[in-house]
This record gives sequence, structure tokens and C-alpha cells, in this order.
Amino acid sequence: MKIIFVAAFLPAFAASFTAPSAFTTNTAIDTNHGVKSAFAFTKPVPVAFQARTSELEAETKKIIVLGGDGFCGWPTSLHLSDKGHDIVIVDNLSRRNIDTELGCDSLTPIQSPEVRVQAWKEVSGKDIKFVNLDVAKEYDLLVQLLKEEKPDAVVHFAEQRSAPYSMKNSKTKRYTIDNNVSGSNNLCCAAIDSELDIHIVHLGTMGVYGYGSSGGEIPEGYIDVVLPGGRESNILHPAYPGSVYHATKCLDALMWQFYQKNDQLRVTDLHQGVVWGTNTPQTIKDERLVNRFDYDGDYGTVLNRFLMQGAMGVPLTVYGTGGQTRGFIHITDTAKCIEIAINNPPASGDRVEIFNQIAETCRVRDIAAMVAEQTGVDVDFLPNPRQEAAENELEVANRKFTNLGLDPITLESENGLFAEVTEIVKKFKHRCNPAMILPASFWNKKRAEECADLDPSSMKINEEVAVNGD
Ligand code: NAD
Ligand code: USQ
Repeated sequence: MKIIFVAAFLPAFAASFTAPSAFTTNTAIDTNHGVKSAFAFTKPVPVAFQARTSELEAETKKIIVLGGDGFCGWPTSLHLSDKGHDIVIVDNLSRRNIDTELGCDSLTPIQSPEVRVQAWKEVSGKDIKFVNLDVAKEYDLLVQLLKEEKPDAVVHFAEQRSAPYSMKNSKTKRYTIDNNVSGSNNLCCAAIDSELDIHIVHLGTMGVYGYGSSGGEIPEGYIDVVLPGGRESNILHPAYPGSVYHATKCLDALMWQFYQKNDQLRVTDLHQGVVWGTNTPQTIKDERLVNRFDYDGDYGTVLNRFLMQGAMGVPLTVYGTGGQTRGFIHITDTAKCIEIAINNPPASGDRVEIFNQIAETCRVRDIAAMVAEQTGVDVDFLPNPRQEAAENELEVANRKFTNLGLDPITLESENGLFAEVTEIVKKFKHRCNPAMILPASFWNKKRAEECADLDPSSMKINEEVAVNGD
């Protein structure tokens, strides 16, 4: 069956979604040079849609979403279902269990998978199947599932994704390696054993490239090099992970390369930046569909943490000098990127397709300054719990997605930046445990010692600054 998406994705979104201007679009892409750093925005450049997306013709597909209960996986599953694809979510709920282990919870009250898919059925009329399965451990069930469902594509989100959690202690380091590397290897083996031609779409990370300043643009996956003797080659970009978690994504990348070469698996690896935001045009349709919002020191990512801290009247937790520059993307665009990747699979025999999945790059202290200015909260420069470069530049190519029609949400619009997250924080501030805000994982003994004076119980919500709850 074929469905036609006329014109771009975004007008369609805008029509069906009444959320604030967080979902208006403006691009900060310099199409000649990739994404520029840290609010040094060039004038918005309209991206010309190319043939494949100006009148996007896509087949409806059977898609299995591994990790479909998570922060990225849930809204992506709904987005793909909304587009007419037949979705099966696989998740072992390990992320929910880690919340229990850490004594924390999503700021938003996420419903059980069963309630979520039922709510989606009521809202959209569409079925999503949920399967509780451990991708890293239940290999036979995974093969059986592939054989039964015969998916066209498998989207692989099912990994332990927190760098701080992966650095907490030897137990979490070992778990992260075991879970992530086994899960990806199992998926490759299962795809081969199923004898199906499955397109694997994996969520990698910008962190595979490392965050040193290389002095030039980070290309999309592969880099031209000149080897000793003047031999020219084009190779996977050297891996330079900054945490055990990031190391698993580097190992994944090697595994995709090997299985593509050996078994002609069709694989797309998406090197995504830090994701921000909570809701999407689909999750906002019903309270029971709300996406998770991590704010704690282990799982909360920087921009969402600052937005939440700003709205709560808590000083912003900048690590070190805040000189780290990272790639960012809004959760709505995560879902759109996955859709674009699914619609543009590599052919059998093609090398692994790699996209850089970011909208823009920003420096941490610039983001903090922006949030502080808007909310009046202080900025705290804390000792850095992480072993990372104090300052780094970052210029990243993301032309593959923009050329395929992505017109990403950026931080340019202040209203857009705050509206969605402020609403969420306002509604659920009573669920926040401020003692979970300070960093709770340290990269090594030295970092732990430097952070020894941080006192979790010192964090207090400032009721005068905090947005009033309902
Ligand atoms: P998440 O922890 O919210 O979601 C991951 C989901 O996978 C969880 O629901 C978890 O229960 C499930 N899972 C983990 N191991 C599993 C296993 N062995 N079997 C079955 N299910 C399993 O994380 P997220 O933020 O949604 O990230 C999803 C993916 O995107 C990850 O691979 C992450 O590395 C990548 N990514 C995330 C971000 C970000 O900022 N959130 C940025 C770049 C890349
Ligand atoms: N940071 C602060 N204060 C905070 C939190 C973070 O200054 O309160 C700094 C960190 O030191 C780091 C930067 O902000 O320099 C980003 O930290 P983060 O926690 O937002 O992101 P990170 O640990 O890199 O991991 C997140 C996701 C991960 C994904 C990665 C994409 O959890 O799954 O792979 O973003 S990337 O960063 O591009 O590698």
C-alpha cells in the first residue's frame, strides 16, 4: 500500500498541533558549512525540498521499535503510527526499573505501556502492539518476533542511554556494555537468522566523534584521510568516546560495519545530539500519552534540566566553565528524522548509511545565560563531575537530513524554547524531588573528590520564582 505525503512534514504537523511556538520552525543551517556553533546563527536559510520529500511518497511499513517505551521511542512510535505505519513496540521497561533503583521518576506521570497504547487507539483509531522483551537477553524470542512480524524496518532505541549512569560504578559500567553491545549484536544475528531483508535504523550519538576541537567540520560518519605514503582513503570517522555509554555506541558502529560487510545487512546509524523538549504533536493529544521528562542528575539532559531549573527557581547547574559545545535537536525532529531515515534506506550491499541528527550546536554556558536571563535564576558553576574538555568548538555537517527535507526546530525563538517545558514544569512541579537535581555520578576518583562538597539536600525549589502549579 502507498500513501503520499504532499509537500513537507511540517505544515502537516502545524495543522494538527496547537502547541505553542516551540513548534514553529526556523533553520540556523548554513547549507554550505553545516551547523554553526553557539547561537552564532546565520540568517535563516530556507531549505529547498528535494524530489523525494517535496512530494514524499512513502510505503506504509511494518516497523518494530525497540525501546519504544522510552523518551525518544514513544513519540517516534506515535509519529510513525500517525503516518500510517504498522508499529510494534518492544521494551523490557528497564528504564522504568532504573528510575526505581535511583529513587527518581519522570517529572511527567507516564502511564503504563498498556494504558498508553489503549489511549492511542482511542485518540487515533490505530493499533500499536506492545511486547515486553529483553533485546540483550531473550534472543530466541527476538528471532521469533521478527519471523512472526516480518518487519520492513527495526528502529533500535533499546540501550542504556545515560552517560552519567554508565559512569556511576563498575556495576553500571558493566551493565551498560552488556546491555547495549549484546542488544545490537543480537539484533544483527536475529536479522540474519530471520532471513528477512530488514532495514535496521539505529540511534547512535554525536559523542562517537568525541568532543575535542578537531578544527574542522565533523562529516557524516565517514572521513577522507591520507594514510602514510600518500594513500587516500575514506574511513569511519575515528571513535573518541567520553564515557562508557558513548563507547558502546562506537562499538555498535563497528558492529554495523562488520555485519553490513559480511551479511549485507541494510543499516542506518543516526548520530544524534542532545534531545530536548517533551511533547510532540501526537503525545499532546491526550494526557495519557505524555512523554517522559527526566530532570535528575543522571538522566536529565542539559537543556531540559536548565529549563526545568529555571522554571523551578533553582540555580542552573553548569558544570565547569560551561564551555562544552554540543549538538541539539528537539524531540519532534527526532521522530521526523527517523521517518526520513526509514523512507531512505540504503540498498542491499551499500555501506552503513550515517546521518548526523542535530539541528544546531550550542555552548552550555550560552544556554544557561539565556535561561537565566529569562527566568531570573542564578547560574551556579559547579565543579565538573565529568572528565571532559573544559571548552570545545563544534561544527557539524547535517546536510543529509536538511537535503531530505528536515527544517529543524531551533532555540532561536525564546517563546518556543520555554513554552512547552514551562507548561510541563508548571503542571507537574509537585512531582520534582530537588534532592535528585545535583550530579550523582563522577567520572573518576579525582572528579568525585572535587565534587565532594556538593550537597543534594541543599537544592530547594524557590516557590517565589517557580511557576505556580494548577
Ligand atoms: P530511554 O532510556 O528513555 O529509552 C530507551 C528505552 O529502551 C527504554 O524504554 C528502556 O526500557 C529500553 N531498553 C533498554 N535496554 C533494553 C533491552 N535490553 N531490551 C528492551 N528494551 C530495552 O532513552 P532515550 O532518550 O529514548 O534514547 C533512545 C536512544 O536514543 C538510545 O539508544 C540513546 O542512546 C539514543 N540517543 C538519545 C539521546 C537523548 O538525548 N535522549 C540523544 C542521542 C541519542
Ligand atoms: N551539563 C551541564 N550541566 C548539567 C548537565 C550537563 O553543564 O546539569 C553539561 C555536561 O557536562 C556536558 C553537556 O552538558 O558537557 C551535555 O550533557 P548531557 O547530559 O545533556 O548530554 P550527554 O551526557 O552527552 O548525553 C545525552 C544523552 C545521550 C546522547 C548524548 C548526545 O543522554 O543518550 O547520546 O546526549 S551527545 O551529547 O551529542 O553525545
